[in-house]
Amino acid sequence: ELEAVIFDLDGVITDSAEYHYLAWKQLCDELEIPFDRQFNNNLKGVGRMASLELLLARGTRSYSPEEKASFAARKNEYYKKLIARITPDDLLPGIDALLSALHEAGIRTALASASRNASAILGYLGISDRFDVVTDPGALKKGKPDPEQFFLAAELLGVPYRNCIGIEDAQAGIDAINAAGMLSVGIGGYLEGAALRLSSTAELSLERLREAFFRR
Ligand code: G16
Ligand code: MG
Repeated sequence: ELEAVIFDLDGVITDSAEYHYLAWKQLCDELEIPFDRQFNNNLKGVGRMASLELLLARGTRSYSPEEKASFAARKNEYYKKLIARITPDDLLPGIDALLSALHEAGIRTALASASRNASAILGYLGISDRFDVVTDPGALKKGKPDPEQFFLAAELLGVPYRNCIGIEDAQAGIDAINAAGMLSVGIGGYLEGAALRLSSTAELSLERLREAFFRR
């Protein structure tokens, strides 16, 4: 029986990737490291320090752990200023209706985002109270593609893994959902191993999720 749906944030609930791009761009300009929107796609679903490492590898010098920590903090300050512009209009299509349909059907909801800013973004979107559980990525030993965050979400919800669906836009996220023994739904692009692939969140509906869940 389908009992819970676990959502990724960036690329599923709202498109925060553009704000990550602008914040990293400002830092990279200051460090004279080349960076563009195309390379930004490689940072989708990748945690903050891992993203920084990918960017610094494109520069010419190496940095101490202290310098790296200060770069990550600087990027996050830029990012926090940018996300303050987010409003309920920035919810991706279909999400508001899906959250309502899940609530009416008594299906529980959780957020499994790699972002430490996820709670703030839910607040700006006006949907903080529509998730039963928001997992803290700071509490994890391993990020996606490890299933740890999806296990944690299901445990906090009190729902068996096999009764959960996970929705993700990044390959590492789909791999994490599959490794957790949950049904994976992939949004956009080609995502290997997704049980259900949709080109946009506008195609999400409770009916589609149920159909994919029972077909498994
Ligand atoms: C998001 C983004 C990533 C970002 C990560 C960490 O993941 O897709 O680009 O690096 O969170 O964000 P922060 O620096 O705010 O902690 P997700 O899991 O919501 O797709
Ligand atoms: Mg994502």
